[in-house]
Amino acid sequence: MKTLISCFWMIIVYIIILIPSYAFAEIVEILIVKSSFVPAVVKIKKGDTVRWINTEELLHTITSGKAPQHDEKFNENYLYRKFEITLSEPGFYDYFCVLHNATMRGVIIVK
Ligand SMILES: [Cu+2]
Repeated sequence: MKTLISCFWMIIVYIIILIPSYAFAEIVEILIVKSSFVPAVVKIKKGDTVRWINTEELLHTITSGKAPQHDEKFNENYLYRKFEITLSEPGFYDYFCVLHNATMRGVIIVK
């Protein structure tokens, strides 16, 4: 019985520790409209998800790095409708569209 009670308390402690990190994670949406990222700059918390939604028929890419240099952190070739990533490391994440890199650029700031 004593072991059962300790197991119960251990589970409660795990739940208390784990819930805050997941319960408050958000999904932040970036729309692709008229071949632009809207908004082009987003600030998120670590653990949040960024979701790009392509609202047009043109294909685009979501490629990390400063255009035209891909830094290999993330990449989605030929985004047709939707792409998402979860970022858990604080920092600045530049990204761009390989096909329209002169104008399609954005930054995600993870706090
Ligand atoms: Cu594009």
